[in-house]
Amino acid sequence: MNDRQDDQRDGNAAARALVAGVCAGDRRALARAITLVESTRPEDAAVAEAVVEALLPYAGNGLRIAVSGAPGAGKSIFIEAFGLHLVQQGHRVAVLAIDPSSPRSGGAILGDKTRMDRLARDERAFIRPTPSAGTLGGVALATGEAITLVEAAGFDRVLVETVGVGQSETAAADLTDMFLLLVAPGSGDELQGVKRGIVELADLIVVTKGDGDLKPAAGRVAADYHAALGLMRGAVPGWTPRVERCSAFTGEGIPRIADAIEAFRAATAGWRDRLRAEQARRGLDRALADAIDRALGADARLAGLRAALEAEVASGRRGPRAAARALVAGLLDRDASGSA
Ligand SMILES: Nc1nc2c(ncn2[C@@H]2O[C@H](COP(=O)(O)OP(=O)(O)O)[C@@H](O)[C@H]2O)c(=O)[nH]1
Ligand SMILES: [Mg+2]
Repeated sequence: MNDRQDDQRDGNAAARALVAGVCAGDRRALARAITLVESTRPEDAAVAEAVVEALLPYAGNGLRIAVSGAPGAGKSIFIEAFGLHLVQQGHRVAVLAIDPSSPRSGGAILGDKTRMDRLARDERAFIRPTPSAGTLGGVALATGEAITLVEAAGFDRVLVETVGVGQSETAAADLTDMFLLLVAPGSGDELQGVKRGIVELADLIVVTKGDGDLKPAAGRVAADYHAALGLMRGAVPGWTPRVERCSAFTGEGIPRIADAIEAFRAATAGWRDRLRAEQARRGLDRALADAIDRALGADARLAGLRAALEAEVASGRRGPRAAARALVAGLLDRDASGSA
């Protein structure tokens, strides 16, 4: 056997062990599998792909919920309180994050771990706070694969925390069945502070921090959003977006939010498969762009050609369409000459 066949055999064995571990609900295998799909190292790609392909048939049974909102809106603390409520109801809860801006720093992980301390220690929950930094497309792909992995491991409620700014919201919406927008009273994220585009994505608006001194302000914010929702059409057939209030500190309102989510799940059951089919098609587009990026990056000559073409496009000497065609021609040429 040559080295390449040896590598392949080791890779197959590694993939089989991970697949068995994830299916058995082994948390360490699950964590390792997620690390693999997040990896940008070319040598991890084959095993990551084999693991995802093998687990795909076991995924799909979860309800996928995006939890978005401006920084400080109370997302992490809400997820802790809400996640604990869900596990008490008999669910198994996975928490993922989508944040292309944040490097995998100890600080970020520590911050979220302390905020979700009790949930993190619960057997019935699995928390993966901060994915590695990367392009939005790459991070979205990895988070989509992480959803497959946690569902295959038996987690039936998947919460995806976003950063509340920019395009990560759209990416999260494209990976989930339901979109929660969290807004806090009296902290500058009242109606005018939240981008209308994000409000339009929301299936459920959760006004947080409805306790103590903030309670009256929470009521006003809820009324404002209620009025604003009346002017918008919901994005989902069979579901009218609504506003709920809660306090993660006192637990007030948390059961109503769980009820609202179950109502959404029941009302949209027939539509969910179609939604996911659409999302999967868009996922293919993302994966295609990512695969082309990787293939170009893995070949020194093509990487050089890309850099040269980028400079030509930037300076207006060549159009993007012609440059892209030249790169694809370079890739096809490489594969045809067997140098892959
Ligand atoms: N009074 C009150 N404060 C809250 C509540 N939830 C969160 N907070 C406060 O909001 C801050 C930010 O919460 P966090 O969950 O980290 O926000 P994130 O950035 O959206 O994840 C926390 O440090 C708390 O002080 C709540 O239910 N009641
Ligand atoms: Mg947070």
